Amino acid sequence: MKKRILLLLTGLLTVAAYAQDPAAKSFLLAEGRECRSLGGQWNYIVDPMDTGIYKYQMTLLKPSRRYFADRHYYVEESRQIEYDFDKAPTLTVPGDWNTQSERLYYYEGSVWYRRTIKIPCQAGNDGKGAGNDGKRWFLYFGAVNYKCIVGLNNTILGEHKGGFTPFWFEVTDVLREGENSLVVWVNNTRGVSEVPTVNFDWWNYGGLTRDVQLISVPKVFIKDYRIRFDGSSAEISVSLDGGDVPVTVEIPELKIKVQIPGTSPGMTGINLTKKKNKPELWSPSNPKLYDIIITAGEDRIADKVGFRTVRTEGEKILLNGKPVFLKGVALHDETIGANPGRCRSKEDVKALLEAAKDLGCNFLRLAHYPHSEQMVRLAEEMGFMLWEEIPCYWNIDWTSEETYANAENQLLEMIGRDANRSAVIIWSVANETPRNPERLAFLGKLIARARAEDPTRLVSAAMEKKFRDPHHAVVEDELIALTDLISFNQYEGWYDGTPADCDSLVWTIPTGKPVVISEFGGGARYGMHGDENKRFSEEYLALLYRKNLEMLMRLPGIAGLSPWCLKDFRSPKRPLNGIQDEFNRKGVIDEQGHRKQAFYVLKEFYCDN
Ligand code: GCB
Repeated sequence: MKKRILLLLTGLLTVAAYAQDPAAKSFLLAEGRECRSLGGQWNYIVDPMDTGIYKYQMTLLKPSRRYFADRHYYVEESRQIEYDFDKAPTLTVPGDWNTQSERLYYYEGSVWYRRTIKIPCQAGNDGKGAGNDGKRWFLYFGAVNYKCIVGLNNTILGEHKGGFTPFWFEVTDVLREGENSLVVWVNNTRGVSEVPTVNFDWWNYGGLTRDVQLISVPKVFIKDYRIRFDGSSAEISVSLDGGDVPVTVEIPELKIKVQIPGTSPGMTGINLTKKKNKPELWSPSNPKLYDIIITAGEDRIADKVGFRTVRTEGEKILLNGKPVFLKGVALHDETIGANPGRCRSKEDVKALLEAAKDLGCNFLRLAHYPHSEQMVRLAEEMGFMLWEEIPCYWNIDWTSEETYANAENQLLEMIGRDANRSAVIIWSVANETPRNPERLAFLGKLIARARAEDPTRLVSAAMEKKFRDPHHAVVEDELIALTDLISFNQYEGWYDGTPADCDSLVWTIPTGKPVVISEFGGGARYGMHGDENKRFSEEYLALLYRKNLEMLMRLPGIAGLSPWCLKDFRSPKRPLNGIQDEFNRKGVIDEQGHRKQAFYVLKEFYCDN
């Protein structure tokens, strides 16, 4: 039945953002422009049976009967209309629905969102399309979990799948002066062939989880730009949409002003070796960013960029040519607070980043899906190197072409959004996936795609170890031949053995590439005490951290760590009453920000190393 529903939904569509040719994907820049946030209160209707789309025998409703039509019973009382957004309750956008309404806490299914948009009348306009003002208009969604169909004034703009990356639709011909009705059908039902699949260890927050924006641009506009720095020069490419005009790129502080002839995508190289042009390099200790201004005809965008290089040499990771040890921590995109949910604001991500700063981190693993653009930008300003990943998590449907296309689309949307962020040093394609030929082919293809899209960063995946016997752990994975790092998760002292077993565990791991431990850790309830044998006591976790750190630092080629994890996070897989209460308790701080003893063990280690 699920398949049928999706098929029918697809039949509704006129434009499919998801179906864009990935090879041609360039990014619509939202940051750096004047955008109008459509955040705030949106009316919503919970629709577990998709009554807003289907008739009783599951045939499609005609357009005037679908909820996209945004009709009003309270205006047309003689009509058979059984919904009215004007009288429906509201949810805050951006935000997940689960933590805003008790009745939606466990909900997985469809929810309709509606808000109206007022476009002021322009003098001299005939009042039909907003596009008559000579501008082009776009609707930009930061992220919607998991899939959605977007309708404006009852015209279906398109659909999108994948809960953590941005997408957009041009609405120039649909948006009109005066009042507009924006209706979004959102569905967060898990599916075996989806990315992620049905089983994952975090909360399946649904909804318009990141901001929605209305962007207006001139007829010819700067759609995307990429800047790549190789240590002495930078290559800048600019893609225009709507025509070709000459482009100017300025980095005033470096006295750079160059022209790119009007062919899209246009490219230019700039030499940055002369004294007056030489940038201070971005690094965690000096996260220097420069203003960059790009002008093309009537369009202009302003952004900030850093200059740095990253590469590996044997078992070392080199940042700006010098070895760097990744003092990291992994984290979910979830707020610190009494009722945590998806981060909504700059303050939310700042609180997480400040906790990681206090811990002494220079590196973050943004697990297990792309976090918000706000998170990446603020992390860059604060001097964190980043690992970003897509949710090819555990066991997804490796043989499905559609699953692959979805994963690749999420990868390209992530890279498209963050390719200019100097903070990002690693793209990761997967987490703890089973070794088999189908998975190798799938991930091998994704890795190649990531490299083709962005040859300037490291590519990796969080792999696993296995035991030859209880005292001998081995890391063997065909994927290592394809990645830049040997990165794997291991839970000695929690899922395997006791913390004391770390002392004698023998490791066999490949050599020749930097080793990054992408996860280690265990659970503890903040404020729960006991001896070091008592699971979930703070003492147990503190010992586990001490023993693991000693063990891991003995590994040949060790170049970084991202323990699991910064903060306790909601997960329906963690039911132990009185201790877990539906939180994965492997944070070094709890959901309210209280620091466990393990926080201080890790902090001391990072301060000393
Ligand atoms: C893992 C997963 C992570 C889980 C963690 C755990 O290996 O990568 O998503 O939350 O273990 O707590 O079991």
